Amino acid sequence: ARAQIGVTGLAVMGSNIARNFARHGHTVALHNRSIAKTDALIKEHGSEGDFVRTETIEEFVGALQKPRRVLIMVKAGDPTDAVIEELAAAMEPGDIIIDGGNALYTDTIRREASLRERGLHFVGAGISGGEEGALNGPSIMPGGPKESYAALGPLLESIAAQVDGTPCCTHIGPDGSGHFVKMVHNGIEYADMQLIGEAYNLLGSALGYDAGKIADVFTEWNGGDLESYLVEITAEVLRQKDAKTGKPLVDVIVDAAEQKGTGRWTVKSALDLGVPVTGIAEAVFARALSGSREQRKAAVGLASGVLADKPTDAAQFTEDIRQALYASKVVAYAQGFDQIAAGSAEYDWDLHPADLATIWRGGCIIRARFLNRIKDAYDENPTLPSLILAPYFRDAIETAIDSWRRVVSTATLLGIPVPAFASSLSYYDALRAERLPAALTQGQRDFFGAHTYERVDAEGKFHTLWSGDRSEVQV
Ligand code: NBP
Repeated sequence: ARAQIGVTGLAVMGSNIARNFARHGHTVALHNRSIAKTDALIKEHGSEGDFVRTETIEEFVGALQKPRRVLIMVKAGDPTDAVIEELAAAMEPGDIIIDGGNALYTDTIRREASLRERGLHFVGAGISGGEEGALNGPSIMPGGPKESYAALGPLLESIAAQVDGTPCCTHIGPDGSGHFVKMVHNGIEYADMQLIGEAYNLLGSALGYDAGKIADVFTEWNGGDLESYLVEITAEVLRQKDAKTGKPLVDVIVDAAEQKGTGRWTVKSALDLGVPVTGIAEAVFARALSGSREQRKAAVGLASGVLADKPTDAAQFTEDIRQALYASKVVAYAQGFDQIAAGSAEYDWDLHPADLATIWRGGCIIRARFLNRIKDAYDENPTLPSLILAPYFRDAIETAIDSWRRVVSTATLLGIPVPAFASSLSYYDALRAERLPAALTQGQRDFFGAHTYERVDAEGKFHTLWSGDRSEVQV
């Protein structure tokens, strides 16, 4: 046996990761349910490194050095369970199975517990960066038993993206924590994309810019605080011309966004954890609304109300949008990190936000200059109550706040939807409010359900006898 790592599941992600391992000098055993994919990989890329071609699971497992390390890159869900079962039957105690697919973290918790009983190590590793990242350096979020990281970490770190000499891969925490963190990463990615979409829509609808001009704005923004992979590719997508019509490609793409589910998972988990991830939720709902094509068709032409004049100072309004985008993005990340803290507490994972900001600086879809600032903020204060309260972001929002309000109010007056900009601003205003209408909510709940309330001036729970003499009792 000579392979240091085995990869099973050789579709686009699996083959690119296998090539990435081989290019870094590791001998890689290859396996796929249908042999055609294994052969295609060896035929096209066999010269890139040392591959071991295998056909059966037994042959595959037999090709690996001990402790055996197998990375599964198959479709998430039932196929992953089927492959795990086959592998577990052929492997020995101490061997390591890594699931690099987009598994739901609760599935990872279940799988880890069941494999642990059989003496096997199970590592749920979130992998971000798409095809390109898989080949040239993804961001890797491995969760699972700490001891297995000793045998696995150096291998994974060698193929991960590197930023300032630091690999974008670190042990995240026990069982499902890696996939949980990857899920929230994807949720933040949804929010980021929605915010960029709203900025694009404002530049087009409020200022009348065409796709090419908007591309130039994003390119310029990418030279500053907003520098990120998503802003960079936004400019590229906007600049792309359609070969058939000569129009900007974006203008001939149907405006109905699809989703594979990780954003929805993030919001469902946030609901269970009681964390308000309004930016991510608005992004998931905005995609759903865009996809309600029949409803939208029927609603075109509905009253718009009195519309304001469009902004006259285009340069000022463009800067306002940039500031609003940045501030809303801070809110979306703050909410995502709140969810990570809540997950960490719920499952006893002891997650470190500064580590996550570090490994998201490269390789992954949300990689951005501003993650350095997030890392600094958590390095300085690991128990920061909210990212918004870190001095750097507090100042950034203070600088942006007037622009943010102008953008949300102008958009509202012009009838341009900005769900994520607006809800992020409302979240910020609610968070900083001294009093919230929740006091009335508590009064109503006590009225119809005797749910009790607390008082600002006394300890304990109280109830008003609403259907009696309306006196107050302590309960
Ligand atoms: P797919 O998600 O399209 O899965 C295709 C692979 O699964 C093929 O190798 C296929 O084998 C195998 N497979 C299936 Br389907 N059912 C199987 C079964 N019952 N037993 C054994 N193998 C089975 O591939 P992908 O797009 O490369 O993604 C791989 C994983 O990585 C997924 O979990 C995905 O969510 C995740 N991921 C993808 C991206 C991305 O950008 N695409 C990014 C990050 C993570 P076959 O060749 O025999 O049909």
